[in-house]
Amino acid sequence: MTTAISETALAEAFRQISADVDGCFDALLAVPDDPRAVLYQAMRHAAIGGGKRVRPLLLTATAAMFNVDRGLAVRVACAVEAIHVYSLIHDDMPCMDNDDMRRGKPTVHKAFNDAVAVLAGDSLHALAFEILAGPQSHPDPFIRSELIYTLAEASGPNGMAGGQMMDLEAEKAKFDLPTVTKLQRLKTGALIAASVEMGAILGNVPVEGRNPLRAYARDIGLAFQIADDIMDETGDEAKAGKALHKDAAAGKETFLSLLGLERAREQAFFLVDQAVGHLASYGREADTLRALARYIVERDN
Ligand code: GRG
Repeated sequence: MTTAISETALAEAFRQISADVDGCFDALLAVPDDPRAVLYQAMRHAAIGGGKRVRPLLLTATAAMFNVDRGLAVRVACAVEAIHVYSLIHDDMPCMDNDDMRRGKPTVHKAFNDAVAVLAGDSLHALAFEILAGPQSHPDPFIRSELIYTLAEASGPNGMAGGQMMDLEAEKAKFDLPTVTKLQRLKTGALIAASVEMGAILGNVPVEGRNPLRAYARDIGLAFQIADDIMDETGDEAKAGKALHKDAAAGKETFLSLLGLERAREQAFFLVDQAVGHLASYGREADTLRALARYIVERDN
């Protein structure tokens, strides 16, 4: 009978991946002694010392199931986190969500300015693919190209950016549940799914063998967003490190507005149980993924 790792072991896994990702960005983003210094400072402001690092942990925990070298997995995880951080920088800008605080600190356009925020986001976006294309990420060019393809698809119009476009449109139209589900599968779910997929790619798992992991990732991606909607309504602004109730204020439909609090909670827990069920063919090696699924709906930020 497999369960999951303990809360303490999961907290230690988060502590370790946060330190590893910080170390990786620290090395990649050394501030040059020339007029680009402010760009690097802005990238460091956003990328180092904050965030839960859920996507890097999903990627490294999946890779570890297939005995991938941790150094390689951490580097590839930094590429995913670079895309995530770029999206947060741009999402916070006045032309999008117009947020002053992110991860408990001023957003990049507040700490620097709009132009620097655009460039810091653009640079992190490019850095992600620079990381993946380099031989340090994996010696096999076919694996590198599959990693690049997976992250590019998850980030672009068929993934996060497409979901963000739908999110902007959501202010103008009352979306129904299937449309909100599609929006969230793209905006939030695509990068979460890519994190698991890229761990499996690093582990040389053949495409036909990835279905249980894909099904797991699909379910936790949606559960993650439902949990986010619940926190947006009921959460603590200090713990979240950002402003809450923005979707409701903008008149957007969310899982919460469409389902109500109780059904939204039930749906999130149902999705987590289903996600864990998809891992039934794995043994103890999948215990971190099982614990992560529970964490995703039980977290408070
Ligand atoms: C600008 C192309 C573009 C996309 C933006 C990610 C995103 C799309 C918007 C962020 C706004 C938001 C609150 C989305 C909902 C879920 C989400 C992705 C939350 C942030 O992810 P966490 O909770 O954040 O993993 P940390 O800071 O812990 O990494």
